[in-house]
Amino acid sequence: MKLDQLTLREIRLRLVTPFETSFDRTTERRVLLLEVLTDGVAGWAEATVDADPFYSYETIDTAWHILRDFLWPMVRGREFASAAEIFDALARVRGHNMAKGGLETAVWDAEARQKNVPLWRLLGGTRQEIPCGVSIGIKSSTTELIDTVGAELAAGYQRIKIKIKRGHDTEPLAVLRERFPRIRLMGDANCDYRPEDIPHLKSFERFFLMMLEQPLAYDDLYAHRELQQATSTPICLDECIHSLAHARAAIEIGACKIINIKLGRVGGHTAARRIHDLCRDRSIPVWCGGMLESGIGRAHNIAMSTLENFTLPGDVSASKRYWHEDIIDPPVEVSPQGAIRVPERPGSGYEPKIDMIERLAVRREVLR
Ligand code: OSB
Ligand code: MG
Repeated sequence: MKLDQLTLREIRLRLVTPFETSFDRTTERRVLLLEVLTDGVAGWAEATVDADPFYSYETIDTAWHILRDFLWPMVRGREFASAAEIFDALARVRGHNMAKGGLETAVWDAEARQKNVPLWRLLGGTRQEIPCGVSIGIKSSTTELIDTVGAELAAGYQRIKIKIKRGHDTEPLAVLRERFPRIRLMGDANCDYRPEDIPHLKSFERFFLMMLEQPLAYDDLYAHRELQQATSTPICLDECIHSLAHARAAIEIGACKIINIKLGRVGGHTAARRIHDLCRDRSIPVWCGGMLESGIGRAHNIAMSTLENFTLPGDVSASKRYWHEDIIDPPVEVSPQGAIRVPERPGSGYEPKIDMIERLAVRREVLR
């Protein structure tokens, strides 16, 4: 397949409910969409960047720059046997995985559409249904938190994750555990704690969390090892894992028992699959994380989640939890049992609503 053209577009989408973490509060997303043309067939993807460099150093503007000035020139006009070759072809650029992941996953969608097969089958997925959890932002009151959790459980979601931070942790966890004694519950701190907090984090054992996600610094595997050795709560890494090498180091030193895989953070489907395979071989379960994606990014998360070692419910949930109207057709829907039925349609299985995307576009650049 030959890579002929790349169109970058930025659209703005307002969240149905603002999302608050230990590091930010998001009400509107600036979404970076990629449309790649390969032998006349279009593939779509999203680079899962934020507007600010708070979750990762990448932003929508760095991704635009790196895609236009470095990544696209490395592949444009070139012939590839498969999208599986793209990630290694971009290796000269260090980091910038969200920019890389956007381009790489768009080419995967195009390849699946060219071959007229579902993307998840092309990736080697086996699950026809994927289990879903939800990620709930920090709420201003305990009542609001309990009501939100109650509504998500009633909708069928199989696992509840709440965002926590220093000074806002034991109370919400204790209240939820008391109100919902048997649910699968976890906390995500997005790096807010310090090594001195390890005894405090160990005290969460009384909440019987399914796991505690990324409590310590984004670049501190060793501190997570110290915590994991000290506590029986399984530690799950998110921000720390950017590559196969990081995943291997984390597993070898015992820094975690679970890994959250995000396509953007690791650089696309090929990198994600390598980490998935390593984790499977080392008996480390994985699940698919989320970045408040539009339907276009969400569709890729669904395809990835069909790989066999995605055994735990991920943060991939219904379109309507995020958007009044999603930019794909059909929107992502979750069954009353808390699962997404994987589509048998070609490519990602969800069609971009091009008219809506063009109408919402605030910036657009066609690269050849
Ligand atoms: O840490 O998993 C995270 C959203 C933005 C940035 C980081 C994270 C999240 C989420 C939301 O938890 C997951 C989602 O619902 O898309
Ligand atoms: Mg996280």
